[in-house]
Amino acid sequence: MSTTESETLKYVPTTCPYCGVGCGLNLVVKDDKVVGVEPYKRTPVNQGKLCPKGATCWEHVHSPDRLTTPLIKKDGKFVEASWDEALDLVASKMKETSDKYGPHGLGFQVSCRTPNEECYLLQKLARMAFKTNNVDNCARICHGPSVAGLSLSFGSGAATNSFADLLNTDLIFMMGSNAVEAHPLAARRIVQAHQKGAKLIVADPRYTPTARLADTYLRYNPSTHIALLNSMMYWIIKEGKHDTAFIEKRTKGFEDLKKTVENYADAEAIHGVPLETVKKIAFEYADAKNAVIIYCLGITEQTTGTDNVRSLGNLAMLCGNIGREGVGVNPYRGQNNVQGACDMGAYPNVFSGYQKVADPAARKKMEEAWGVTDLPDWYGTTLTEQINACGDEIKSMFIFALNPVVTYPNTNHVIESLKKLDFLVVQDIFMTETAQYADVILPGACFAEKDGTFTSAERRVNRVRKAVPPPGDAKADWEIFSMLGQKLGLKGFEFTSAEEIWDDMRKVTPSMFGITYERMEKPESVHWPCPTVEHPGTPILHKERFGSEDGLGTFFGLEYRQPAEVADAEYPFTLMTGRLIFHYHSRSQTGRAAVLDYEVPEGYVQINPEDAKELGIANGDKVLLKSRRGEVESHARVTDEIGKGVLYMAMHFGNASANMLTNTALDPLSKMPELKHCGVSIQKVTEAN
Ligand SMILES: Nc1nc2c(c(=O)[nH]1)N[C@H]1C(S)=C(S)[C@@H](COP(=O)(O)OP(=O)(O)OC[C@H]3O[C@@H](n4cnc5c(=O)[nH]c(N)nc54)[C@H](O)[C@@H]3O)O[C@H]1N2
Ligand SMILES: Nc1nc2c(c(=O)[nH]1)N[C@H]1C(S)=C(S)[C@@H](COP(=O)(O)OP(=O)(O)OC[C@H]3O[C@@H](n4cnc5c(=O)[nH]c(N)nc54)[C@H](O)[C@@H]3O)O[C@H]1N2
Ligand code: SF4
Ligand SMILES: [Mo]
Repeated sequence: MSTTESETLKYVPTTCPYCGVGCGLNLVVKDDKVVGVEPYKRTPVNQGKLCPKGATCWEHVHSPDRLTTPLIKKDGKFVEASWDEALDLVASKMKETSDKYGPHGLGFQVSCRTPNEECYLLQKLARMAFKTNNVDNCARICHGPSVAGLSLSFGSGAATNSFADLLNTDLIFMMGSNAVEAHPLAARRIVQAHQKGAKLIVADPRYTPTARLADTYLRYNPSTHIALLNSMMYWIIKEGKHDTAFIEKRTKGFEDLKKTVENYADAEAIHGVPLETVKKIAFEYADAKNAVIIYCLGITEQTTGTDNVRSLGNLAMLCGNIGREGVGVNPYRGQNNVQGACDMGAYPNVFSGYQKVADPAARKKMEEAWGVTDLPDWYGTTLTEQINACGDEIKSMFIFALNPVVTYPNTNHVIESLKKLDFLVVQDIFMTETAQYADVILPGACFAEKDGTFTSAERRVNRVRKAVPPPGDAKADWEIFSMLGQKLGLKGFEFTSAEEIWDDMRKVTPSMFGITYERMEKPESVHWPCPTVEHPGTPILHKERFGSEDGLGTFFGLEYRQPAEVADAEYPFTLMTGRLIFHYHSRSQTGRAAVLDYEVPEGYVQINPEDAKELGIANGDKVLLKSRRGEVESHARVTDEIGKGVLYMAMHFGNASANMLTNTALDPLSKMPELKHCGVSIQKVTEAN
């Protein structure tokens, strides 16, 4: 690079827009265009390293496909509109719904991809303007069971320890997490801990790239976590390896657990793991001085998701592995801001900082701060239930930066549901599979074009900084909400910066109060809870007491239950779904990064060699998969990474989508759909060419 060229370059430190690790990076800017990404070495999170998605996260920013102007559907076609026209229509249609059907007639679906300030503002708008708690975010189909389960067990629904704290552990037990592909820069810490001598156990029905790192890899039958964990706990208690001092001092409910696990002394018939192996890993976990549990969607995306999470909570408390360095229970939260969207109150039963809408004092506080009366006290309809209620309870919907047609279970059902709405608004940066069904599309600015904050999986609040202007008439999502709020006549919605919105939130949120924009200038930023501006922040939770009212952790006796739909004669295979390192969800962004698209341009289905042989399927053959809900074509990848009777598809490919097949059955406690387990059939269509 010549000196003159380098002189015109600007480096803007910001946070990666993809996964919940929250890596810092520098956007390289020339003449108001992002031209590349350079490492941001000062942040302790990723120490200058990036995964393939982070390194290419700038490529979609200036894509010619970006939405640049509001669009209104007229006679089945989208036509360009001014902001006034589009927002007047949105305001009047939503008011019409609310006048006719009341607060239950509207549904707000909030993104986990967008900054805290924007999530906060949309839930505030919904609650202030329409007195509705029908506000939810896509944690519902991600780590909703973590929020529910860890709250029940520990009194707080967040990860207990930081990524770097893995370097203090002696043993890492991973279950249902493929961090090497899904959280690569957190996986780097796992590798570092392993190199320092920590033992690594990976339990997963699939031999994943993460499993390859393990000292012990444990294959269990899909969705049998509770049977396996109960067996482990039975043997720990039987051999007296549990931490009685911790149990007595800091927990309740132990007898309930002890009694329940007695039926699981040998549950190999359910989980498929030989008894000797169960004992070996149980004792390794119990004997380690400091052992940490890492889990992810293999645990949560099931109709038993909340119980699965609580079961891991049981195991950690049983061995006293909570509340200090090197231990804990850590859900690797998915999206860049899934922690934040929940923290900001884009949730049907809480305001920001998990202050309950049912609590009169919390409502009163918000009413005074926002200058309104009668904020709703009821539990709103969740994300997944809102889709099921389209046309019935829900008449109008606002979908903010989500792509449900690709990412929610049972695509045909999602499309049919959206079609039943009187009015649908979609706010995105691209024309997505979902936006096609909208009445109005509002063009947002992407992460590189606005200020704000993302809260990572370790509760670290990281700054997002504007590097370039948005394309055409597109606007920062917070500006759009601010304009819409004013159209709806809301007081105090004349925001002029993201920081103003953050401060508006901070004032009413004790756990965030101490985190100012000024403090977030430091590359390491701050972990919440942080109640005062002098408070250093809290990287490790539950040190002295749990977050519950009595300060105790709770054991639960949990029985194994089958998934809602299991393989049978008609649909003899179990379909598991998940991720690939090169793509992110519905690929609206990663599909527009040349190298990522080059690496994996289309989806495939993994099948075990014995099953493939029986069905006459060879590597690369085109295959047809069917479930009770739909069918989809893909290509076979024959591999013994997957067990007999099980198939695996990535969720990323809208044109061959795993969610054509998946089941909408819900976990009763968290309303998580069973995205990771359903019955399917597979047959060959044509041979590979
Ligand atoms: N590259 C990439 N990274 C991402 C994302 C992305 O789209 N792409 N998304 C982000 C988000 S939002 C999230 S939530 C995280 C998710 O991160 P992960 O949960 O780690 O990723 P998944 O691949 O969905 O699921 C992990 C593994 O669960 C296993 N599994 C374990 N037990 C079971 C079981 O009983 N049944 C089934 N069916 N599977 C089981 C599967 O083998 C699968 O490999 O990743 C984040 N990071
Ligand atoms: N079968 C199956 N299904 C799954 C999963 C699975 O494992 N298996 N995982 C589930 C999980 S964990 C998750 S988190 C969900 C993810 O589901 P989604 O959140 O629906 O997936 P994304 O593709 O990330 O959609 C985000 C949308 O926001 C847009 N966007 C990005 N940034 C901005 C912005 O700044 N402003 C605006 N206005 N728009 C923006 C993108 O273009 C994209 O269309 O999928 C779930 N679905
Ligand atoms: S690990 Fe996650 S946050 Fe870090 S660069 Fe990759 S996608 Fe971005
Ligand atoms: Mo997620």
